[in-house]
Amino acid sequence: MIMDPKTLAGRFPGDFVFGVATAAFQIEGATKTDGRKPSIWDAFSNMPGRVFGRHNGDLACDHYNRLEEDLDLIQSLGVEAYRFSIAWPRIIPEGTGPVNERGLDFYDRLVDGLKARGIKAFATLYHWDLPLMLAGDGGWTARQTAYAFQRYAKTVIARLGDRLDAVATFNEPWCSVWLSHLYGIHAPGERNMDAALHALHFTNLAHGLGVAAIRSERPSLPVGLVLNAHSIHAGSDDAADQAAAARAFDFHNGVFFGPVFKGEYPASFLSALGHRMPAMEPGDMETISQKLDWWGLNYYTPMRVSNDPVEGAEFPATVPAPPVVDVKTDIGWEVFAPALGDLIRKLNADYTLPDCYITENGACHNMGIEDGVIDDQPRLDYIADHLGITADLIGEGYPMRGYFAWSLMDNFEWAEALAGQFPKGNHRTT
Ligand code: IFM
Repeated sequence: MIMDPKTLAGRFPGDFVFGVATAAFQIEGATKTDGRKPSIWDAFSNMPGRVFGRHNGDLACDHYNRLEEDLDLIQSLGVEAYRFSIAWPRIIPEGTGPVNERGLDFYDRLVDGLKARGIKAFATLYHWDLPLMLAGDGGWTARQTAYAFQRYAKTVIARLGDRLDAVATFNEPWCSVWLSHLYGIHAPGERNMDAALHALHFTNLAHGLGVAAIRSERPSLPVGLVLNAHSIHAGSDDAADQAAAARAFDFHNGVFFGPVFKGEYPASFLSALGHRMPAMEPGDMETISQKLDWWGLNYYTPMRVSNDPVEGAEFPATVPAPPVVDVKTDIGWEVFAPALGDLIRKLNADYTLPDCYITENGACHNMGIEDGVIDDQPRLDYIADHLGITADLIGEGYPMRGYFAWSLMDNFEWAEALAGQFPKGNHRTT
């Protein structure tokens, strides 16, 4: 479908923010420069069998060394905002202990460079690069890591908070919890429900402690959380599949949205797995559920599930159901824009949510350069379709405030390796 860009643009209010997004480990490179120490992703990607082609983040897009030209690139796109993440292992390289001024200096230059170009700065504090030293004490499965994050958050905001336009505590805790500790696809590569349940609660706690730390330094800075909420669809109308979809919603979305926006974990989840959660301390849920100024949705593809018929299957006891359309990106993700609308409507029905930014959306297509040009049409169609749905949501009264394209540049796509290198159809399992 070809959509006239002017007609599409006309569907957005003047103050709607258009931006592009990245994350530190995926673009910076310079992993040993200016006092940075390893993160769990350095260790993970340097182990054979973890990342396709054994790629790592040592060079990535060399953004650390090309900061000024990359900022010019952002400006040349005409976007109003840039969403980036700050690398904890540059700021407090061992997770706890000394602060590394040279790490802070880099983000000072980044933020000043954005301001000089009139671009809004949306920072994320944690996009998966946990300082490796913290893994020695259990990483996210240890309560102590949440307090280390609180100190890191305070340190960053004390230095940069005066020039940020918005800050998010975490990017996609679903990935750093389930994908990393239960499904074993991301660092640290655990496949263990008990570890994952600990990581879940301590990540939620770290988010809450982070919110308090940010506000103690900079009360006026808009604080949010970025979630890759799943648009979950049952594989059929059968009651068993419908119930499976409800369980999946609680497991994939409810365990983050519930604590943060309602101060409680979902009942179905607690009755199935609550006895394996770490001990909660008085005040934890209050800390986690502090009111946020905004939230970010990273949306790419729907999740389709059916009931897992195996007796005693672990909660949420689902199996993947087939896609409803054949159109897929080169990472194997079904392209189905209406699921974005369904998701926003369902989440707003279930929770009281603040302003929403679509903090990531985009399509992975590996087409090369032919006769000096890249045929970007499938990507343009994808973005136009999802922007169209976003405009519909605005029309329905939902507080959609901005849209960030993922990504500013081809980058290190985690277990899938450097963009453009992975084979068609290779994709992470969820
Ligand atoms: O590259 C990732 C990003 O780090 C988090 N959201 C999804 C993107 C595409 O997989």
